[in-house]
Parts: sequence; structure tokens; C-alpha cells
Amino acid sequence: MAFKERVFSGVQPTGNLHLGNYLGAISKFVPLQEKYDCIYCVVDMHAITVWQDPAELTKTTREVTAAFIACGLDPDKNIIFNQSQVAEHAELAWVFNCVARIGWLNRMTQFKEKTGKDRENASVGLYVYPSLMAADILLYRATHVPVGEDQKQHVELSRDIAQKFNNDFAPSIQSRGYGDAFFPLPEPLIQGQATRVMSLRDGSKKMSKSDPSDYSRINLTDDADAIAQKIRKAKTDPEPLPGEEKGLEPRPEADNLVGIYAALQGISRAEVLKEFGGAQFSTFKSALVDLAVAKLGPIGAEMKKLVQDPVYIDKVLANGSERAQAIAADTMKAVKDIVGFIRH
Ligand code: AQP
Repeated sequence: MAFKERVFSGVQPTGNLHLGNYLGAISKFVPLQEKYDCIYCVVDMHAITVWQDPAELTKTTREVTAAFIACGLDPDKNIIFNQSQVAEHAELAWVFNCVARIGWLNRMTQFKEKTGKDRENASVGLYVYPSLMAADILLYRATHVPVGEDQKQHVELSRDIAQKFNNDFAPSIQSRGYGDAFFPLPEPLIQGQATRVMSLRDGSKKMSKSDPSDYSRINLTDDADAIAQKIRKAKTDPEPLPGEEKGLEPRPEADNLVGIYAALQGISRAEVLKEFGGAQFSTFKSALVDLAVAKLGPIGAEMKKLVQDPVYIDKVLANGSERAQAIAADTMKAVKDIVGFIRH
């Protein structure tokens, strides 16, 4: 069966949005709105898989919404909403908890990384996070999922869940006229020069909201001084930049900064090195500061303006939730019929 092409992606309201979230995900959402039906979700239910202060959660939910709009997403063209307003996410996640296998979840590297040696103390929600993510995507029968590299494994698990649901319930799906498959197998869209932006302090660690060092990341709301300071202090090595991409391979910090420059400028790493090959980091970092301030400054300023108007932000979320819920309700009705739940 051919599925209508539709894009879904989510961002957790768990703290300061950073350059990794922007380059790996949100900046990729923007051009997609011209070509697809897009649904962009502030995934507040995912956020509470680790402790969130309630007042802070409300604030960061509005901030992520503001970031979507400030980066160029049109709330009329796209559906923008927060996950917890559409109860079907939790309902479908339960069905998927019963479809997914424990062995599949045990392989999820993000759970292992986030819990480390303290696994016994992690929430059950963090463990089944990928089932909820599959529900987020498949509730809208989305076909494309723009994400950073770190989320690839979870999108692949969503495909496995969709496939197993389609197989397990095949006779019921067919008898209801849905053809061979009720759910599409969603494709991760992982594109560009910065699909995995690394920490500015350690080129082997992902740039992350939860890193205790603010110098490890550039926040979307950082002002020009903060951006400049963080880039100037970013870890590098003593060698000048290489002339070719191959020369970046053993140099993770250099590779990261060149990748960030390339992504912000919309060019390839090779083109960056054509211009800066042989240059010292002091020269390259100055150019990167100028570029980052020029690209991120207006976004940060717009975000700060938008969060001053929570009434507007909440209206966007309410409107988006209503539109999302209409699609989600249809899917959930069909899922209940397919599974054999009685509906009145
Ligand atoms: N460093 C990154 N480089 C590229 N893409 C990234 N993303 C996150 N970090 C990077 C992408 O941003 C989207 C939203 O991420 P999220 O907030 O839902 O979850 P996350 O991946 O857990 O983000 P963080 O910053 O690492 O948060 P914490 O520290 O709370 O775990 C996703 O598409 C993600 O791939």
C-alpha cells in the first residue's frame, strides 16, 4: 500500500536548546514544510522519563515552541503541538509495549548511555521511551522522520514495531480493507554536515542539553559574547587546519568545528577546507564566531521575543493539538478495531 507522505519529528523540552538540536534537527524541519505535511511535536511526555521540575517543564515547553517558530516553522502550515495534549500517544504506546520485545529494547544504546551503572534506579518510562517514540511517529502514519544521528536507532526500532504489528495482525488488517500493512515503515532523514554535533569541550562526546558544562554547547539563546567566548575556548589541537577532509579524520575537535561551519554556511567540509586549509585555529575560530553570531543571533532574539507572549505560544499549541488529535483519533480507532478492542 502506498502511504501519504508525512513528516513527524519531536524535540524534548528538557533544557536549553543547543546548536546540535538546531543543526541536526530543527534547521532540517524548515525546508520540509515546503514539500510535505509536517507535524512537529514538543515531546513533554518523553521529557518526564527523567525528573523535570514542573514550572521549568512548562517554561521549556514554551521555549521549544518558540524555537520552532523562530527558526522558520509556520504554525499554520505545520502542526505544532505538545505531546501530552493528545492522549492517543500514550494509548498507542501501550499497544506498542505489547508488540515490542524486551530484547529489542535491551539493545538501545541511548538507554545504556543515559543510565550508565545506575540502571536499577532509572524510570520504567526511560526504558520504554522508544515504544512511545514509535507511537509518536506511527500515530500519524508518518513516512519520514528528520532527526540527528543519535536517534537513528530509535527510528529503526519504530520500523521494527510497525513491521511486527503489520505481521501479527495481518488477517485483521486485511479484513478491514487496509491492504497488507496498516503502518508505513518510517524512514529516518539524517542529512547534512552536522548530523552529530560534538561537545566543544570533548570531541568524543555529543553536544547535549544535559552536559553540566555550559561551555560544551552553544545555546540558541546565547548572546554574541557568549557564542564568541565558547567558540574561542573550544578544545582544538595545535596543528593548522588540513587542506583536505582526510586530514580531519584523526582530529575530532577540528572535524567538529569544520562541520559546524559547513552546516551553518550550507557548504561542504571540503569547501570549508579549501578556504581555511593551512590556517591557524585563531583565524578559523574568528570566522566561525562571525558566522555563528550572524546565523544564530536573529533566532535567539526572536525566541526571546516570542516567550514574552505565552498566550500566543499556548494558542499555537492548542490549535496544533486539536489538528493533531483529529488525525490521532482516527488512527487509534482503527488500531482498536484491528487489535480486537470493543468500541462504543
Ligand atoms: N549533538 C547533536 N547533534 C545533532 N543532532 C542532535 N540532536 C540532539 N543532540 C544532537 C537532535 O535533536 C533532536 C531533538 O533532541 P531531543 O531533545 O529530543 O533529545 P536528545 O537527543 O536527547 O537531546 P540532548 O540535547 O542530548 O538532550 P539530553 O541531554 O537531555 O539527552 C533529535 O532529532 C536529536 O537527534
